[in-house]
Amino acid sequence: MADLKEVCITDIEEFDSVDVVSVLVADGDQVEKEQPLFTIESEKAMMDYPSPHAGVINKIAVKEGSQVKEGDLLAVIEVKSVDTTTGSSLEQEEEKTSKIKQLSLNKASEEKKVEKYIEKSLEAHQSQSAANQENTTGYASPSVHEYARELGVDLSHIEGSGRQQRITKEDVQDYVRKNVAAKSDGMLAIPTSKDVKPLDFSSFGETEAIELTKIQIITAKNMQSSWQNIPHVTHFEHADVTLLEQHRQQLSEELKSKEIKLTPLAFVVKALVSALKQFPQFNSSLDIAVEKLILKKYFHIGIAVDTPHGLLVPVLRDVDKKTTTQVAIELVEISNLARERKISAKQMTGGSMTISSLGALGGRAFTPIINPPEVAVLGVSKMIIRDTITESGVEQQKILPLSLSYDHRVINGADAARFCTYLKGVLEDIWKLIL
Ligand code: CAO
Repeated sequence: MADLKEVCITDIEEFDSVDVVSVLVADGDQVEKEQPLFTIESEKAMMDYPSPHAGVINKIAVKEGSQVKEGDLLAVIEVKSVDTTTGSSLEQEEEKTSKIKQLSLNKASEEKKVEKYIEKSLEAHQSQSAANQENTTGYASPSVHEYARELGVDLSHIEGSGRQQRITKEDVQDYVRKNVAAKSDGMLAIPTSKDVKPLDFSSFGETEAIELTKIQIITAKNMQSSWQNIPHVTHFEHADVTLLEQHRQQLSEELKSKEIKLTPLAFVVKALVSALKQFPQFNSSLDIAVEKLILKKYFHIGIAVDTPHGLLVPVLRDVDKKTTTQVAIELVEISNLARERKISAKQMTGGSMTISSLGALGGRAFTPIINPPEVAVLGVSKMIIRDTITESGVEQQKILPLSLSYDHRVINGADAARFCTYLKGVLEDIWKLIL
């Protein structure tokens, strides 16, 4: 058997009315006795309104923002009432218990009032000091406090999204979600000098300690963070750039008079943009906090530049709107600015993808490290001259080694293979590159 029990608001002290700031349950919810049903706010304090019965919510009679007066109906609860062992009704027992409780409460009212006053003052003091400590304007109901305590969350770090910046349960969940995401997405603690015990190398022989530049320190931290937090995979490819090189030599001769230096890199930059247009997920950033992949509709390419002060990555803007010659000119300009330390922080942000070219220096292949928040980086190594036997005899091919490191959370191996095959195709067919 079930019985419908009305839950009416009582004991609102000296106030004419109080506000219902949140409804914590919904129709059909199973509730326990003493479980908070509503958060009620008076001019003095905010508190949870507990359920006087265990049962199922039959009806919620108020909405968030409702004002209620002493005795107003808040909800109706369906209560199971038969106790088969004693034959007595469970809610009769409950009522009896609550009446006894009420009586004893009345008897000790003076004592309780003092206790309550102290409790409320302490609560007010606690939320005030938390607010002062972190300069937060939000506050929360006791049930949200309890919930945050269970999760080990400091409410002073959360900005409330509720009425009058009140912190809701959803705010706490959101905070936890974001923090977990941040921890797994790029915020892992990086060992500092304090964590690592310095070795006394002088016990092995003569040494010299050289101060790291600021750029080197920042680069070291960024590299470590990227390597630790992004699952890197590197895909290697060879592009036959024999025709492209012939074209470049010709063009270089023509541009010499204008003092324009045209290196293979300018063509790689243009070919990369062509591949990014074809495979948009390579021109993206992963926002794990909101579980979204942000696709970029612009084509800005970062170029790793080796400078005497350390590695810098200036960004070439809107490469899709520029010719190869314009790219070649800008490549020289930005690398000079970087080497002369005249590059601004703004000029080093907003890249779609970065190219790290060791082509002038040597090496067969390498694993470049992704420049977050980008999701891939292209490494270029020194061209190899390869003898190939054809129908007309032995021909020399110029082979450009490419190394694509990608974030395996965003890009899978098949995507990388398709991307590199396309890129190779563009570099091998100069018409695709020119047009
Ligand atoms: N294969 C063969 N030769 C190549 C080549 C390649 N892949 N790439 C460039 N070259 C040649 C150029 O044609 C040029 O030849 P000439 O002197 O005969 O004209 C020569 O190498 C020097 O080129 P460059 O280095 O001046 O110009 P670039 O456009 O190739 O590169 C830049 C510009 C800024 C990327 C480069 O100077 C640089 O700093 N590279 C280092 C990047 C780096 O450190 N990456 C690692 C990052 S992780 O630690």
